[in-house]
Amino acid sequence: MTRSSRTLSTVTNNLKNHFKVAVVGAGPGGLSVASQLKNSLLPAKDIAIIDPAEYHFYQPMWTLVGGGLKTIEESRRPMSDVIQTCLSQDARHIAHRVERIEPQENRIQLSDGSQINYDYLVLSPGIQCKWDAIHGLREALEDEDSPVCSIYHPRYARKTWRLIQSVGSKADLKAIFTQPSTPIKCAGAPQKIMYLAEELWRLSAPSLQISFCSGMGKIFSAEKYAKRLEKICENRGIAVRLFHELVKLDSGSRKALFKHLPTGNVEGFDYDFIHVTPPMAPRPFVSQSGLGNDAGYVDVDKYSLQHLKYKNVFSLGDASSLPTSKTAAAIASQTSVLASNLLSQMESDTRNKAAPGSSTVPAESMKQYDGYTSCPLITGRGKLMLAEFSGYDLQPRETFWFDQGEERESMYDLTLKVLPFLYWEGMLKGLWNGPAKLKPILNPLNRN
Ligand code: UQ1
Repeated sequence: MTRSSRTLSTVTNNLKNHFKVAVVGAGPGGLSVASQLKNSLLPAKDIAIIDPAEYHFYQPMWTLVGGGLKTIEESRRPMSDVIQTCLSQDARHIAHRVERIEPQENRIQLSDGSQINYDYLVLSPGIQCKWDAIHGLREALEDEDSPVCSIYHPRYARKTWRLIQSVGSKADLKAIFTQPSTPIKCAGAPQKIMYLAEELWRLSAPSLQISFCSGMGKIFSAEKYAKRLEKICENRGIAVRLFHELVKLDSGSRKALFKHLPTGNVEGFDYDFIHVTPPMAPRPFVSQSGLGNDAGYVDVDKYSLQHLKYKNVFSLGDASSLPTSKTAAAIASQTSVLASNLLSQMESDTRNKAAPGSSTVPAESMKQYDGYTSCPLITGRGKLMLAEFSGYDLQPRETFWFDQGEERESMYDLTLKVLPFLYWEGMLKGLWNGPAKLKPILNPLNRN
């Protein structure tokens, strides 16, 4: 394409407000699907991707930032660069928030008052951290002198590392790590940061009391890994309190109040350090637009990723109703299923001269997502247990020939050195959709 024709197409694209495909959210799900559509020869100019964020973050790295192994700068790239690199400048990047979607009209209302019309919609807006749901939390996080931190935010992840270092030499160090009862991104992260901190403190703190307080009834959803993690906590002297939901922080007296969910009793624990995983929730526009299930997640079929009511709408990732755990690895496996099924719906509609989503695609032409998810459970410097399982049956789905329930240096190296590259250069460009194709080579006997 010549320079002048490209400029012309960019200008025309900036003026139009109807797109074949609109993608809400330029996180890993939205970007990877958009890249795969483009790689499947859908012209980039037919794609609009909507996201107001200034940076695209590789969020799995935030635990490592909190543990002092990476920096926030290594976890982020400017959003407009990422979109241009992955989708070319012919795709339209709209840097506004979605106010509401009108699925009957195939229309999106944006925060600046403008509208976008689409034929097909991909919803991948992620979920929100509810920092204000816990009394006293936000003030304490913002106060540099308060020993309260969280890896679920770039600024507080930096604070996490600073605090881990500064409290380490305190005698009788009392530290608490929390997990809420809501679904969260990366359900392993509240423990991972604890293992990294404990490993350092063990060397310097004369007496150490660590407790892991979780609103959930289990330490981890898949039993194979849960058993190993329970053993690790026991060996490392970490007290595990289940069904304990953090409800309030009293920064003055350094007391954290927990509700014991089965009884409703509220109990206070003293802390010198507390790492908080906030409750999380879907974005309100999903329900307000009539696209959510009862819990507010985009209501899609768990195998096809197609919306149950609007067949020209698909969803993946944290915002979707898919009953698996919310990780980048899960999203990677969802992307190719979604892109393939969306293209099948499009082809079927064109063939039948039907309105978007109104023709029926034969079930055998639709790909199925099996619930695959993976969580690289870092347990220390040079040690990692790579959990891989299906969220649908909670059974292991391991890629390698060895027992991944053991802590290994090889899996640590894979996570710190290979996965970021696979993410930026593979997944976001639509070239990596999970390890399913590697498994027959690396685990030919399907040992789990
Ligand atoms: C994966 O595919 C992925 O997406 C890029 C991740 O997110 C960062 C992961 O953490 C993991 C573990 C996988 C799975 C990859 C392999 C090689 C088992």
